[in-house]
Amino acid sequence: MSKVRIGVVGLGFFAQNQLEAWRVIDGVEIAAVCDRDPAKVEAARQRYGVERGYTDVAEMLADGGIDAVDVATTPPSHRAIVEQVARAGLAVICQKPMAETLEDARAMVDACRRAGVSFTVHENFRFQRPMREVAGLLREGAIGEPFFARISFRTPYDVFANQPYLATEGRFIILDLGIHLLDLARCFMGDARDVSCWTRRVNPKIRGEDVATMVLDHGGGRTSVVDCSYATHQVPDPWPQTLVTIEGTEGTIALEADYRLHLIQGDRIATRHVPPPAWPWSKLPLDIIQDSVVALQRHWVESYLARRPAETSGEDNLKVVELVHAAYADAERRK
Ligand code: NAD
Ligand code: 89Y
Repeated sequence: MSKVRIGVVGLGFFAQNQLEAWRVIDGVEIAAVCDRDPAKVEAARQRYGVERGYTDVAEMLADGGIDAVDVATTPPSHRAIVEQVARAGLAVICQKPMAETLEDARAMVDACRRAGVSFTVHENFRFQRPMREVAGLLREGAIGEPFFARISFRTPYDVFANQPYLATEGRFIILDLGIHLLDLARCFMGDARDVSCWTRRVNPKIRGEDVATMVLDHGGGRTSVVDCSYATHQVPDPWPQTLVTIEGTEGTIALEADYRLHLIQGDRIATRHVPPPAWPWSKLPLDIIQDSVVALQRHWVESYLARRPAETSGEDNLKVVELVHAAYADAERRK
């Protein structure tokens, strides 16, 4: 069977993980790379052995020979590129956040639906190995009926060193990071129907909020607390680990630092170590995220070949984008 031919657009900081991942996944090939910066195009062509390089998405699409486009640019460009790819009739994967506004996100989902192309959001946190383990325990009914969850990501890490654009955006932590945690809350507890939110900025050098606390109502008496901070003094720094507690009628699941996963039932506690597998390009401590990229992209290939929507389809992810904006609206109202 011929390989699925991928065109990767946006060859910056995070795309390197996506490119590395495509290389180890069976049944796919990187057919072309594109970035508006010609130096990045040349570097990616050399590093990943890709023949075709472009500085313009339209030219890459016009030349054909691609089945799907993986969009790893920063958010302001997502809508235009996704719509261009949809018009070309190709499948599209787009990095989170799908868009900065709800209007853009809805338009993107709509454009792909009307064009009849598959649209997936690169929402990878739910593909982290420990998160798959937690979801598996919930599916097996290990803790009965879950009624409370806490999803927490708190760190002093200088995220702006690799991603300087995050310091200049009016909205930061919920749109960039909280979006992953809100998706995890949905994944574990079901869709949310309401969100309350409190935000603040601690770091005076950035424009947006770097601390957020959200409380979600998942219906049926299920609630979750989703909290994140890039302003927390903490030693050792757990970055980029997400910590999870889920309480159910028959037990508690607790994912602690260093991938210690506890299952507590009555007075018994069973602990497993669930670190991510290492890849040749893994760089501690980012290995947890790097492996989730491989897992998401593998899942995408399986879904694409089976002609079914991926778990993180545009339609599914729209619910997360809605939650993000509902959270900002609630935080604004409180101010
Ligand atoms: P970056 O600035 O390092 O890279 C973006 C690249 O896109 C740049 O090289 C830029 O030249 C290129 N670009 C921008 N607009 C373009 C256009 N119209 N056509 C062609 N190229 C264009 O950014 P980054 O930190 O790599 O972030 C990229 C995306 O990845 C963001 O959406 C970010 O939120 C996401 N991200 C996801 C994770 C994750 O775990 N899922 C982690 C980090 C970043
Ligand atoms: O951009 C963010 C993401 O998606 O995961 C972590 C991150 O790199 C910084 O918050």
